[in-house]
Amino acid sequence: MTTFKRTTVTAALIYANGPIHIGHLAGCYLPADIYVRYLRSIGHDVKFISGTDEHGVPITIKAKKEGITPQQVVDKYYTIIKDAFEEFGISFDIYSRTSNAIHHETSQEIFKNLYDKGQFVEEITEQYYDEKAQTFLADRYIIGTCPKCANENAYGDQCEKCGTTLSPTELINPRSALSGEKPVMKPTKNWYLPLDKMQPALEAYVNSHPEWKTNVMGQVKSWLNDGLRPRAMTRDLDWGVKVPLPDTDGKVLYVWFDAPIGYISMTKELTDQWATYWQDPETRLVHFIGKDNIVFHCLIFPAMCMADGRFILADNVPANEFMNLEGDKISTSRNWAVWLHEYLRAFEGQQDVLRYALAAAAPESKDSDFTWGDFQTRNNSELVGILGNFVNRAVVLTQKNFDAQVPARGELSDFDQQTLTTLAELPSKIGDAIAQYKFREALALMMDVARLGNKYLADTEPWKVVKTDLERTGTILNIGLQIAATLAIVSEPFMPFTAQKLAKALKLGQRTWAEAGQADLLATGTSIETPGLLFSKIEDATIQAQIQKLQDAKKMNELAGKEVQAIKDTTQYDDFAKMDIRIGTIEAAEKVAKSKKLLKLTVNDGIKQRTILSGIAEHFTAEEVVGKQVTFLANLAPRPMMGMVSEGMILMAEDKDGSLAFVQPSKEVWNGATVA
Ligand code: B3M
Ligand code: ZN
Repeated sequence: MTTFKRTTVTAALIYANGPIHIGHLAGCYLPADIYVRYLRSIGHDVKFISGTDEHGVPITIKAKKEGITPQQVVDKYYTIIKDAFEEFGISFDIYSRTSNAIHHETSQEIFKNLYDKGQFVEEITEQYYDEKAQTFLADRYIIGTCPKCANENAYGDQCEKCGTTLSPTELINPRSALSGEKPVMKPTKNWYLPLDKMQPALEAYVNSHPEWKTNVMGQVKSWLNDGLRPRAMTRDLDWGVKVPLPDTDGKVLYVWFDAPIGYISMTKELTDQWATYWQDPETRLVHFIGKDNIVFHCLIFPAMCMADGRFILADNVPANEFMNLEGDKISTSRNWAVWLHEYLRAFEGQQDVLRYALAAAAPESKDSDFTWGDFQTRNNSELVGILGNFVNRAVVLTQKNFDAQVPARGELSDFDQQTLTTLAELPSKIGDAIAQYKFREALALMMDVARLGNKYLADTEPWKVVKTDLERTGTILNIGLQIAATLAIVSEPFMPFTAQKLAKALKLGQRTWAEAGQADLLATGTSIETPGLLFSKIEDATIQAQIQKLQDAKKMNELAGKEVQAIKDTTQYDDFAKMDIRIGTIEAAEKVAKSKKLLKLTVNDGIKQRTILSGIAEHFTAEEVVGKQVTFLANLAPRPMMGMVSEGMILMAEDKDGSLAFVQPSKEVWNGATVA
């Protein structure tokens, strides 16, 4: 294996067209941050690069939806996204944007280099064109009937109803999303990267990395097995990086051409030494991404770099799968998500709890599920119950019995020795797991440090020993505090805010990973402080509120999809006049035994009391309907039901959400009043 002098870590350039949610954090940015923080802690030279992808059709679609310009869209979301990452401690060395001039120049320079080297194939193809809007139409801008499921609103690249991948020409009755007009076919010239010809070189590259994760390798191999096809690196669109060739008005670089170059241009923005981080073979390049970006980072961007000839190729692409939420796919449009900015409103100052819960459930090898119940357990049982409890005991007992100074360590028992040996071994185990992109395992090992401390105190019981043997108590607490000090170092990649509080309280200063596990991190006599409450219990009601919020979102979605019923066939006045509709008052009500739906109502109709069986028991209790004036159909033929006879029908209005409402007169009227 190559030993590298430095590492360039990139995290996907997310489209600046919406805020970010837990799925983004768990899938890409949190693992990248853990990795980078660890590398920094071992003193490795690392640059952590990311930013927003501000080009491509997703941006123009969002602009159209919000009725603002693409520039306004990216300006708005760049800030929102950048702030959210900052608040969660994602420690980029730079977080920039692909709309910057330096990025446009860099992308154009690379495109021009490929062009000059004859790496592109020029091709003229027929594409859909909107004559009214005078523009070629990106796949997403063509709408038509799906040939598979007849959905009339399928997109040119995909039918969202049946999930089929489509090309625009497959749509039946295509129309333009811009003007609604039928588009025409028009020839246009674009520049293609001949991935088919590059396949052998790409295969050799991929095969030289048998260590890549199986989920990544699986996708890459499947693309290679299908056979790569030439792919257009320019598009007929007016939002993006202009094609740096004459007579190319209305053409921009394909967003997947310019976006990964963003990693390079952002490094340029960061440092004059950028070339070392992109061109020196002793630099390791690692791309953190989600699974939907695998082919672009493992095949297309490497193909671009090979064709260019100046840049290193990724050493690893530790892509994650997707994280679901409460058993359902996270979805922006359905608002089925936990948004980072909203999390912070509900859990102020508790960024590390989310970082911990997400890292513990990260979709490392397959899709995973985030549940609020699991989040609560992780916090209450693990962070409060183990880590917080351990640190608190060690610190408080030292304050109480040793004037808040690290006590001296006397003679060691076998158990003390064993504990220190275990402690000494853990940091390198954690580090190895991180270096191999096994973040869940690393997190569990990190918690083993806290568990070790918790168990050590539970077994040695310093709170009892102190009554008889102060010197022994000092030894125990010294060891306890050394464990806490190691915890401050090894928890930093995962929970940087907590680690910092702990390090500050223990007066630990800046320590490296290599020092973690040592028995003398804290010198005898060091004055320590309380780190305050590191974690606090999360109550059921708080969790319930979050679950309720998701349920509300689900309901809103169902409602949004519901339409007012079409009007029934025309009827004649005579038919209507046959119906005797009246007002009466419910004087008694009871639930019908053995029926879920029926209430037996006794209605005063002004003449007598009549029995009406009404299917409203799932909406109203018997008590709450008594005394209400209601509208009922008085001359409906009596119907036998459940061994009784129903003499009429109560009229109810059904609301959008399926709930029922009584149809009542706007003022109280006499019983028997007719409705016409
Ligand atoms: N913008 C897709 C995404 O946001 C794309 C990633 C680019 S990484 C160079 O998932
Ligand atoms: Zn379909």
